[in-house]
Amino acid sequence: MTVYTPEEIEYLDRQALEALQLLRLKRVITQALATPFYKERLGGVGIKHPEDLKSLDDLKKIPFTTKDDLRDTYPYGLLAVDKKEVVRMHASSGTTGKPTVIYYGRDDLDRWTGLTYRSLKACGCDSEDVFQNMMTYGLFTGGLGLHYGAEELGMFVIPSSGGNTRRQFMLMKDFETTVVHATPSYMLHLYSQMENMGIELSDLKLEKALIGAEPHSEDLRRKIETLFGIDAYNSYGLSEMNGPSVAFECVEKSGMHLWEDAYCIEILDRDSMEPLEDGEIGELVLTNLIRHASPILRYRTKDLTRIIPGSCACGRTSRRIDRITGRTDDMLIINGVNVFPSQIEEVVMKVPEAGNNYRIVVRKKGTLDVLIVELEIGPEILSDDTRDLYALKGRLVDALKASISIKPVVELHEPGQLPVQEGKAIRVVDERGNLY
Ligand code: DLL
Repeated sequence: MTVYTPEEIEYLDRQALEALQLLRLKRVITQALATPFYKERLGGVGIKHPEDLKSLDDLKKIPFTTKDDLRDTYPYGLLAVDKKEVVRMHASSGTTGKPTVIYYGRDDLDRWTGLTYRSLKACGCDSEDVFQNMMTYGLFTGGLGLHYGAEELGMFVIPSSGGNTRRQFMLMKDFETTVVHATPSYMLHLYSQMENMGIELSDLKLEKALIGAEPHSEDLRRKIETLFGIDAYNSYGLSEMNGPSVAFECVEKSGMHLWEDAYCIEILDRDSMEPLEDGEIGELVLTNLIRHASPILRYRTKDLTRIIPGSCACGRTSRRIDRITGRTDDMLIINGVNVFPSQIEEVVMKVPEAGNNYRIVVRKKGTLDVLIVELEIGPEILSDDTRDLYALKGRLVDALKASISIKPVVELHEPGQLPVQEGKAIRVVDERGNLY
């Protein structure tokens, strides 16, 4: 078996890359077969042993895995190793109730660190850089994900986590931060607060921003670059596939290299789920080739993108995906946090005072997103003491915050005040525009 250095792996020719993919896929199939869920699924298509997979093409026989599968097997149904081998978990929102959980063994984390190290290097970071990681540390993969790759690269890491803009500026100024990692919306928020907080661009030594976790357009990237006078690089990932560093832009900024030694890419027609040609936009389906504690095969990301035809001027051979142009489901990303309308509905429906109609509105307030939950309430409570209304609002805000991790604005309305559609109810009004 050939062992490649991390540098060699980025420049493998197609044949060597595919041979490596097949080898890694078989290893992951071994892990998958250790879970009752995949044992049944794979058995159903005649895969009872990793050697039943003769070529990469056989991957197409395997049924897709969805977020619902992860939710239905919560908490341990997809764990393929003994619990004592797990060293960390991360989680992201499920469509309702329970989150989807991913487990990592020691080696899984090392392999993921290899990808984040490589991504940081590809966009020109090195050990001279001071890296302020403004993504939230916690169950979300954004914070801890890039952290270890940055340390591996020898960067001076400031794990500042999300929020607290005044402190972010203080750290940036005092420690001469050169690279930040943040959502694009937080970058705009930072800029909007500079004057207010007495910070001038010349106080900062910023050179790069690594932006991701939420959709943004090329125009928005340019805006961030122009406002701060820096380079901004797009970074794509999802917790089911480890987190950040599934795909990352290199210094060429011409699409994101999807690290193919670690992930098998398929771009499928969103209706027929048949494979599309390079250049055509469809749903991205990914198979993780490097995680053994939580194997996930043919995961439907619901993200729409295309493979950029041709090769990159940087010489790396992993194919590139274009920025995400939309999703095939209704998941909202609000200041980088994933929210499903069904999670909100679940909370609202549990409130006995709720009337028949509700709406979810997302709009910009300054540079950040705000989530507004508008709810009609029964006539009884309206005629009661206004203190009851305040209490109800407070209860709703708390229950929603507990479920979706962000604090919404709750607006209560009299019955019949919210618009009613003749056909299918329009529950979600996203007024942000120009996201993609
Ligand atoms: O957002 C992981 C991440 C952290 C990526 C930090 C980049 C930087 P999840 O919370 O599981 O994981 O959300 C994954 O976010 O399916 C996309 O819909 C969206 N998303 C992530 N990166 C981008 C991006 C992290 N660069 C979901 N452009 C994905 C557009 C993105 N959408």
